[in-house]
Amino acid sequence: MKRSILLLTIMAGILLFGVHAHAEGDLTKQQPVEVRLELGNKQNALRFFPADLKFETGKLYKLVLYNPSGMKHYFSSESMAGAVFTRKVQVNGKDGKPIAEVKGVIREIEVYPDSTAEWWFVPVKSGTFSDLKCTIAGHTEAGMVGTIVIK
Ligand SMILES: [Cu+2]
Repeated sequence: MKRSILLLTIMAGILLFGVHAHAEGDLTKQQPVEVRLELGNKQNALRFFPADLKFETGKLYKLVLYNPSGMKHYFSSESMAGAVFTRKVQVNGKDGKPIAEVKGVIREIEVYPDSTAEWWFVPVKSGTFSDLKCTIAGHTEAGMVGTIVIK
């Protein structure tokens, strides 16, 4: 009787340890590092603020894309799309509460005036990617470009 209780305790311990170890191995379950980027500004400057972003592989990021301007803008980077694992893109309502989550491979996010979208991702590949741009006609040419560095 005592022996079977001991055996059960050991088995439960192995099971709990196994589950715990599994959770630690899931890189999308970390506390996210929040990074904020504004697409344009109230004066309608055709810029990203900031225009340079730095990330590290293996960390979960919550990239908050806010558009404070009076026009639509895109956050678009083909290279970044191929260098990160996307957990989700979360779209928030005006009250800040989430109204939609999108999952899958993301290459481009369009953010409407006075709106926010969050891109949750884990960088998996290092590199310097200089193809961040807003793809609306004329915006790239006007300087709405940026660089993403993943270390
Ligand atoms: Cu734009």
